[in-house]
Amino acid sequence: MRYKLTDDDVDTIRDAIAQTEGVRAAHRWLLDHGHNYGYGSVQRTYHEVAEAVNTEARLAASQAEVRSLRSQLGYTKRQYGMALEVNDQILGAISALPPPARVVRPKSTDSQTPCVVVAPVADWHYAEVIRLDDTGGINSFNRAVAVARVQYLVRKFLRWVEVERRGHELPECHIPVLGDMITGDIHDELVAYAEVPTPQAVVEVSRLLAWYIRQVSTSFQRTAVHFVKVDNHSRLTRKPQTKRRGTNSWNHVICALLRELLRDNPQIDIVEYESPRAEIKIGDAVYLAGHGDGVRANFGLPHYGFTRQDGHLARQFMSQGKRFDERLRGHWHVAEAGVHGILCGCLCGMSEFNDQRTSLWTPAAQVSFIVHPRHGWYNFTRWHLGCIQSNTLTDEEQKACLP
Ligand SMILES: [Mn+2]
Repeated sequence: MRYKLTDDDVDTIRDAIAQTEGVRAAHRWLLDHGHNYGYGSVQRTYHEVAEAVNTEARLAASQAEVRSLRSQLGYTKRQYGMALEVNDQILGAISALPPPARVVRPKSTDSQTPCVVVAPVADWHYAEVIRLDDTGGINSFNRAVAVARVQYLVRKFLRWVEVERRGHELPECHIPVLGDMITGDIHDELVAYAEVPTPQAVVEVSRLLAWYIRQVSTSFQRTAVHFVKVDNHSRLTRKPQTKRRGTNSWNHVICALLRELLRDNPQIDIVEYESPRAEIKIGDAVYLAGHGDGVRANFGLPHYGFTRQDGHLARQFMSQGKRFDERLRGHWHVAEAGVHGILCGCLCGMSEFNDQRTSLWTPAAQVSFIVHPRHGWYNFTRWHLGCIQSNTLTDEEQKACLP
């Protein structure tokens, strides 16, 4: 029968364990000091002591881990709070534009057929810098010039609409947005000499475009924006791409910001296109609008290329029982209307590239025209914006204050 150890016995054995090393040494020490405990009793007590020490160590380690996790949780909570605050600040910073007061429209005195005004936006190349010195004093461009030219364009355009209203019913406006809104990061020289980094240019040009559309809409019952997102300067890849060009593009972001900025303006509809071409129904006609890049050119406008592209597209359309009546293109920076449709100009004006590489005469201009539902477009107007240069702006205008 096993001898039952009293508390005093256990204390004695523990003393022995504390003063020696190992079960054998403790047992020997106890025998030397006149205690006749069995080896098994010493061994059992030894293990109990070891386990207690082990448990204490594990407890201490767990407590330390809890403290560390608590501190990490506190840090994460602070970070999460900061992220929420930044989110709130960003969302708070997008103050949507309220709908503008409508301008009183004079009653038409002549034709009662409702016609459509078209005011395309093409090739703003916002944040590109062109210096007078580099273009032989012909043209300059920067953000301040861009803002001043857009403000001037809006002023002239709205007055023109009022004049045209003396003869026509003009309830509706279409705004095709044809791309190259920013200078972008597609060439080394554009990155190196851009006025601001591209994300900043994207935010600012979105605000400028929203302002333009909202101002134009003051004169109409309904305004339709057709945003063609496929272009060349907004792409995120250095080399031209053909897949996902609508979404892998800064235009996708500009269009999203535009929707936010104009969300309180029910008089404005925004349609966006993933395809390189938008089929815009104006009156009874279909205007096929696109940025216009991809047609090969060498020194000048590729008229044969335009014809071949339109022929190719006509076959494609016919195969689906569709048609188009007129073409709208940006990209070429030229403002003109002719047998190949309408080229919608550019805001930036002649650059070193146009001067030295394309030999295209591209003064800063945007265009507008009216479409009769049966007779097609008329009153094509080229808005010359080259009167505004970096050296014609006042000190106040030089600050590039967005409207
Ligand atoms: Mn362009």
